[in-house]
Amino acid sequence: MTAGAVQGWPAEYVERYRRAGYWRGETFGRMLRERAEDHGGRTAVVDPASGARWSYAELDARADAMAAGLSARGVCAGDRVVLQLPNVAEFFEVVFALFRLGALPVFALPAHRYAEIRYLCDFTEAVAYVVPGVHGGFDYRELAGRVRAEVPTLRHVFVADPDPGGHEPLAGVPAAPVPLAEPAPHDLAFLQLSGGTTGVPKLIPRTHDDYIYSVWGSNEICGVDEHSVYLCALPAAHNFPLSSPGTLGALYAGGRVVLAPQPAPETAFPLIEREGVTITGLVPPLALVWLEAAQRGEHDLSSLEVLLVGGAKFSEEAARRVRPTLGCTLQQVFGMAEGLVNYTRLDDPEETVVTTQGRPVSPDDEIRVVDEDDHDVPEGATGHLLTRGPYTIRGYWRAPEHNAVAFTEDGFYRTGDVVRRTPTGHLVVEGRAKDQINRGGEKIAAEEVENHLLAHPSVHDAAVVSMPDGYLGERVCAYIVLRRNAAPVKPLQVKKFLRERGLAAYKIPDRIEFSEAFPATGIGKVSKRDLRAAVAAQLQGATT
Ligand code: AMP
Ligand code: DBH
Repeated sequence: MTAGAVQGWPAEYVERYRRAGYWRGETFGRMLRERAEDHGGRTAVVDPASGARWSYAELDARADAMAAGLSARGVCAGDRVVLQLPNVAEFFEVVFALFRLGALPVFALPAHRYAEIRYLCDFTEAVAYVVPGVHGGFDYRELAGRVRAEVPTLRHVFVADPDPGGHEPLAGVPAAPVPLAEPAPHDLAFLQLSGGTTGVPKLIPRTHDDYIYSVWGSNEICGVDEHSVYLCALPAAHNFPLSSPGTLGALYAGGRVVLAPQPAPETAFPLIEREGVTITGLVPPLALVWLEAAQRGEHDLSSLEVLLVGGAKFSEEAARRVRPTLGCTLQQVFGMAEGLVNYTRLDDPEETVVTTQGRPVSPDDEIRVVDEDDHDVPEGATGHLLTRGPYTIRGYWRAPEHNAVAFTEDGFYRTGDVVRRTPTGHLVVEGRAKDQINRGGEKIAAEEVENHLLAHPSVHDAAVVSMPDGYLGERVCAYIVLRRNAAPVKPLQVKKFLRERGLAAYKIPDRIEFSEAFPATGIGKVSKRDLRAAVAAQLQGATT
């Protein structure tokens, strides 16, 4: 095939990535078919909550049947489907059905609420929305009813529960398989969510070719093969447990996926023991909880070979405790749904594993560390991380204005991360330049929360910043200037207001401070640096 431009990659790069063998010309739908043909009897997905243990043949057949049923309901190639399922086997049934149809899953997180879901359905002009019934004490059927009434494109709501609450049960969708036109390897496979820095989340368009590369490239680095058992402890839709190497890595390798309904040790440890889990991924706060719990020695965790920790910076002190406490190899992973993923290698010296966030998957991941003017800093100095490569997007979905600032003219993604590079090419994350809070791996765009705060009738101005936290790394602090003559409001009322607007719980500020005015920078912008320092000093004062 002659190379044309693909999803923003200029033709010369398409050519290069294909020639180098990174883009293999596979699709996820075909990949599953091949695994089912090669070893259909092996277990693909284990869902302890429902007791489901699906073989590759069963997952393959279910994906076909689900694709046929969705197709009969008018879901077509290119259509967007907002998927908000927790860690249940149906997640994979629906995802692979959509992959086969060429329809695009939009990966919402279970924590998302009305504000996020309404936006996602609206912006992507979704034709369908897939939800659990009641999960974690929240009734998704009600949310779906409200969103469906407001978003005209949304023709279907499918509920993965015997009581669909007036919607269609997901279990009723599957139909006798029909021939379907297959998507091409360079077609979009799905839209992933960015933690973002802007008022609304940005969507990340990933193709089969590029994502499959990030998956098999990760498998090679993390030693994932057909004997691997991957425990999905984080929300399945998140990019880290999905692809680094994640559930899709395990399925690509012909291994097994075990879905943990909860990431807490009480749930995860018995699963590790029972299923012989070999590899899993955690965000730093969870890794701390696991380290604590493992010391009690109540479960046999000896099958665990690799623990991946990423999503936020893992402290060196905690990293040093992984091997002695859990008896497995730590791999730090510094990744992003936009693409670039870095891992410490299995054979890296322990010092490198505990003090760096790894190096890129691909020899063709281009890394630049630059100053404020986009000039390369001297080797080893700290600067802004820019990247370009065979699985890093060249632009967000339908966001030309934002793309003009989030990417350089020659296609490098401005990660917003501040890093330094060691002589071995490993990256150390030193900080962040983007206006985002990283709450234990959950990313929160300050502007998004500020916009919701500004909708409160008593709020004149709002600035959202991070505050240090021993457990989560960072928490969210909102500074508020009230309108003159506004009735007094209490922090709790502000939080209630945000909850009622349907903002996901993890974005609701942990602390709210009222202020007469905001400190300004030299050019008159709100100085978030001063606000961060102020709240940090206050917290310090409170503990001494
Ligand atoms: P997103 O773009 O929403 O997928 O979030 C990716 C961002 O998470 C990165 O750009 C980093 O800011 C942060 N991140 C991910 N892994 C790590 C890590 N191991 N250490 C520090 N920050 C991380
Ligand atoms: O934080 C992330 O988004 C992330 C972390 C580790 C990620 O997307 C990944 C690995 O692939």
